[in-house]
Amino acid sequence: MNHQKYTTQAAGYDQEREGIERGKITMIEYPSATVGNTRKARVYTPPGYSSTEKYSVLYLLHGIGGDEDEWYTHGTPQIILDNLYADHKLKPMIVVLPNGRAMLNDRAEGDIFAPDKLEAFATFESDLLNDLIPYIEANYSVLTDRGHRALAGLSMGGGQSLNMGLNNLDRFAWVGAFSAAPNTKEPELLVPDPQKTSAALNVLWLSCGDLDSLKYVSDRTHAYFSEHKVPHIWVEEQGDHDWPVWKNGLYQFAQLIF
Ligand code: FER
Repeated sequence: MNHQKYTTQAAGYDQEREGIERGKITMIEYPSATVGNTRKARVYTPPGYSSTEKYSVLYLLHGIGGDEDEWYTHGTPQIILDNLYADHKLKPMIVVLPNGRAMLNDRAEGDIFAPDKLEAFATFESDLLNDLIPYIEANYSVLTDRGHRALAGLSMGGGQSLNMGLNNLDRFAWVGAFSAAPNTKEPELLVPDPQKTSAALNVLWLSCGDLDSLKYVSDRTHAYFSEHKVPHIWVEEQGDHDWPVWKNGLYQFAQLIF
């Protein structure tokens, strides 16, 4: 089903607004036993973040050409989220922007499609679950149950969100994929037990632009979810494999979670 309400944004949703409270984006470094080094991530804390309150956490993943700066540089999540907070449309959450290429040289340089680099996007499952999440939960004032943890991403990060979110239902109750890439597992592998997945997830979001050459990935996933009655939100929107679709994904998904 296509939902028109999920394809329109409030005017100026991604424009810096004067006179509102702002969150903060900082760079963190965390020890990764998975990779064997110290890795970078960005963390957005919302306006008024205070250790006397407990926050939910959204892990927001980048694409094949990106790193921990990609969302920040191109997607301006801090502006989108600050505006939503000013309009009282978000639950208290922090947003973590990791580097999803879990290898020693995790820069998006050289052949970004090289097999070892693609493999590193799969290795990230261990880094996320065993290294990054424990670091965030030890260093921020956050809720640590699955109901307060969400995973979403664009393209390769959308594939990761489906692969890792649906494979770890004990850890995530909210999963979103924007323009999921061909790293997305076949639907039968993503959801071997439709009843179990259906019961576990609060929101399962798929969106993609109608001009995106990778849309077959979302189409096949959506078709399987529909056939097997796995509740999900499917948003086919006007657009290509590009930022307007991904920013809308964040804007819409963030308002649905927690
Ligand atoms: C592919 C085409 C695109 C692929 C990945 C991508 C793993 C990723 C695109 C992106 O992250 O924007 O064949 O294979």
